[in-house]
Amino acid sequence: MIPNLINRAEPRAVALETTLLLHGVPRQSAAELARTLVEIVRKHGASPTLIALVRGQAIVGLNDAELAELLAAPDVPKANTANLGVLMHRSRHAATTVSTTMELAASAGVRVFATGGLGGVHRGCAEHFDVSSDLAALTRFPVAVVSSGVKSILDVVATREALETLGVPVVGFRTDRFPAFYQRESTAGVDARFDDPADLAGFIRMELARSGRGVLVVNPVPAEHEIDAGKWRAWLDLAMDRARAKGVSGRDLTPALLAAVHELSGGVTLRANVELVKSNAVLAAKIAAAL
Ligand code: PSU
Ligand code: MN
Repeated sequence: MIPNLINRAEPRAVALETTLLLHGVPRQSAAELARTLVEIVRKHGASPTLIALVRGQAIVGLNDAELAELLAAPDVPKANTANLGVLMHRSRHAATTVSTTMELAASAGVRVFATGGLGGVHRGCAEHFDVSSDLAALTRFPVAVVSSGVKSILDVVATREALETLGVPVVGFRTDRFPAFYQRESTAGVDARFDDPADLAGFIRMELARSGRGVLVVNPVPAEHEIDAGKWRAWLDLAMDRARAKGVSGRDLTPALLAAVHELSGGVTLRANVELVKSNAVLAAKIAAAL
């Protein structure tokens, strides 16, 4: 139960997260990306629902003024399920990650959520344990998360295995393979493939009600925006060296790596990131409209 939740969710709501906006893209791109996602969801017959904490207040369905306040604020913390409560208690702003967007969406009765990539098992996890709270959230909150797999800064195959261990259903939209964010495929597979959004919506309706847990829907990056694996590897290696040299860890690691690859690639990864999120918003809207 979320105290004093402001729930402005309408029928056919699609949840949208604010960590992607505030920590996943350069700040000057955030307002435009938010506007684009809102338009896409509306155009496909669903209701866009941005989620965040504004001065400690949990809001499902930010209005324009609230979004503008967050985008103008310096250093908005990133909230996962571990620090959400403290940020509420201290009346702080917070950007919600996949985990807390799911938590607030579920408490507002919103069943579909579009994002870019899920958090997961970080590379080098054997020496330095770092696993996103997004994975555990999928076992707790009945929300279908539409993503392009897990961010390729992570150990994609280990994350897929962790989802299996946690018993989270992973279904591919028009794919048999588990995507790797900037790449359409990894070596890992999915539990089932769906080709029709209405059929997928029917499964989600039943599965969320049956299990009370989440479903991960994976939708590969549009082919024309896929990034060559060799180039990607080179940018990522450099980004990881930078992060290591700066001693970045914990919650700061994902934003630092994303910012570094966006810079090293001259914006190629940023464009791909934006395009895959847009594609996920289209699919999420179709699912929400059919639920
Ligand atoms: N998808 C994107 N960009 C992002 C994220 C997802 O395209 O920045 C965010 C999500 O909010 C996700 C978070 O929950 O990254 C994962 O952070 P961490 O690895 O610290 O759990
Ligand atoms: Mn982490």
